[in-house]
Amino acid sequence: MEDDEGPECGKPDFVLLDQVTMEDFMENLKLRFEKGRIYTYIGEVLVSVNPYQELPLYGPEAIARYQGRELYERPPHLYAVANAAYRAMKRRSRDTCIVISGESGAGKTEASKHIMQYIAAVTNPSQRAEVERVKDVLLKSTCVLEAFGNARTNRNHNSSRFGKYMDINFDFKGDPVGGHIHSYLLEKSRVLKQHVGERNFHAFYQVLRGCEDEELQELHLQRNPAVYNFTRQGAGLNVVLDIDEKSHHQAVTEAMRVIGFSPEEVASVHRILAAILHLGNIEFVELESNLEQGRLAVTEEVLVDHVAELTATPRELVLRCLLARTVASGGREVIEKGHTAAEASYARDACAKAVYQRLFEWVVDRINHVMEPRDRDPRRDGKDTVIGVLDIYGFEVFPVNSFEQFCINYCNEKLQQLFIQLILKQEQEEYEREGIAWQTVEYFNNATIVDLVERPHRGILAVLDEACSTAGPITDRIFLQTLDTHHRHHPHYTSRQLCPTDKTMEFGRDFRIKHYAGDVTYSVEGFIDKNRDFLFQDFKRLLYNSKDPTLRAMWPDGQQDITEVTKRPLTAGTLFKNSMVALVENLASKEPFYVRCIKPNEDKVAGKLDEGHCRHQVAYLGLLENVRVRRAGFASRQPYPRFLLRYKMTCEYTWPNHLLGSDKAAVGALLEQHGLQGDVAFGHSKLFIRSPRTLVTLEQSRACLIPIIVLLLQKAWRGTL
Ligand code: AD9
Ligand code: MG
Repeated sequence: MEDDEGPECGKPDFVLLDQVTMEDFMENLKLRFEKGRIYTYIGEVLVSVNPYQELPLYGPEAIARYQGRELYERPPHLYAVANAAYRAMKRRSRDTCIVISGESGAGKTEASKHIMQYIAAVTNPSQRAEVERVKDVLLKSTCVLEAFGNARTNRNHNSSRFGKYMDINFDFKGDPVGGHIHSYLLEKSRVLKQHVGERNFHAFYQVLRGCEDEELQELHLQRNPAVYNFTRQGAGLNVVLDIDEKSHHQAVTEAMRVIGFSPEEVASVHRILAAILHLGNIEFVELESNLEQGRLAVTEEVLVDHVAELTATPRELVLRCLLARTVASGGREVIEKGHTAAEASYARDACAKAVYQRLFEWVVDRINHVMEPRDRDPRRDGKDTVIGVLDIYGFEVFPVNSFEQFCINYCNEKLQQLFIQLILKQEQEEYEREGIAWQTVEYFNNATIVDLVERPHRGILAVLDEACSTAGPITDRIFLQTLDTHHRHHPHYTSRQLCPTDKTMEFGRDFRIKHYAGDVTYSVEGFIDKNRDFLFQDFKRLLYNSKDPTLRAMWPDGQQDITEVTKRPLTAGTLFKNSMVALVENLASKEPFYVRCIKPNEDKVAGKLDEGHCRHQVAYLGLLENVRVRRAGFASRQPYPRFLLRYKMTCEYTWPNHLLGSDKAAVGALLEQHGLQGDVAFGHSKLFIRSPRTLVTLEQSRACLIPIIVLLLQKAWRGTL
């Protein structure tokens, strides 16, 4: 990797573009991409394009190049951002965060891994054992979480199906001493159903293909994923794709061991996964002729045996939970009510999803437990400084969009709002700190869309909650009608009812939100059900009473008796909203660094940049706005010493060294010689440059001088031989 970039690589910062148009932006992005420069700045924001190939940009040598450097000293890179966040945290004891965004397959998770690797590489020079342990856990946790939370989708072979925010705690020496992971909205519907070409979570295939024969027998499993309802969809792909499954399985098992999962816990995890697979194969038949014994039966009783054995619960109780439910009928009276086949299938699916979700959450909790900071720094009253890394699902649009996409896109609206606010806030604070007059900048505010979703009483989530709490049958269609009534005049909401001529929406099924990133049509089918996220208390009790301590620990709420379960639990939508509000508050309290990832093409191929596709992402990520905001005030700002280092060769008063008393005075003299003093403002420690032209002029005179200087240096060098 070269330390510097010539003009043939395009502009390393979009702020340096002559004009901020989509054409200029795209031209620069493309030029850089073709030259293998996948990273470009917008000020301190890093734009990253997924190369879909291994580039020689990473590893210990590259890390050493960025370590301790300022952001602009080296070509744009993730390491530079990680380093900037780390230095801000260390120098100023500020909590910082790195927010990584972009659509599915844009490279967010890979970026977060590079950031973690950078942090792990530059910390703990004295090799303290406890810090090494924490670093190991931090690095290994990714592998485990990917096994349980990632899956092959049509967009990304290793798509994160959950949002992840990881805090890394640092002590006063700047070494990681702990961490905490927050996970958001696992896409648990994937446990039951996958689209053509997609798969279930990796963990299932890893167990099926990776476990030794003996263990597989104990789990009553067959190797072939096509045997199980939950893993046989996306047909035909499994055989081709599981070549690596065995080595992944070994890596995950090893990572779990390093993190501190006991062998018993790992065995329990395998049993739970196997139980879910068996559960998925259980089917029901209605026996009209056998009324006195209950009218429902399972088709393959042996599967019930397997589930009971693997979950360490009594067989007859498992069967009863599958075929009927207990309901409170006033006071402490309980009665048992038989399921219909449809109800039983629904309950089975709800159970499978819930067991997987609890398993995932337990894995996260378990990792958090071992990462809890042990030796708190007494100098900060027990408070460490923190770097947070957010790798959360990007904006999603599918042919049919459901509750999950609705939540994911709402999350992106929240983050986009935060992005705009923070970028502006940060600018304003910097001008104030440096004693520079601040100009107000107009910017698009997507608050109105966030409000459409989360507003109390009338917002989409509130209306949905109300529909869910309505006694008696309520349909998704009625929910849609209520939305239409409330939002018929909202500029970002529409539906077929409100816009009868728009045939791209289905009457009585679809509504559309005009998101900042584009229009998305949502089908309300299943919204109420997914929001209610209901699981019969019988299952919870069953699993709480398991003899397997690991499984039991996942079901503390199974302790309650049916007659005590009176309080309605919070809905999935409300829980998600609350977690988003908390996340945004948390991020807003930290000094943010942004990585905006772009997916170059839909085919996952190297070296191809599909302009239309990228243009759309540049537009919805608000990157042009970002450049404009950055330039509206001052296009660039640089500490005086750094400015001199780069441009001192262009002025006789500053080359090779100046005698002007202060760097600020030297910078003044340099700019005056170029006639550029009218375009800048002098802050306390930094120079603020208004127009990119000024930087371009300086860059050009520097570029002209470099060959001469190199020649002079070479001559001088030869002369000394
Ligand atoms: V999703 O929202 O979780 O579906 P991500 O996380 O944005 O998505 P991911 O990081 O998983 O995408 O990247 C997708 C694939 O692109 C990876 O599996 C790699 O094969 C490829 N990729 C991404 N970034 C790089 C990179 N810097 N170098 C090489 C990369 N390959
Ligand atoms: Mg990801």
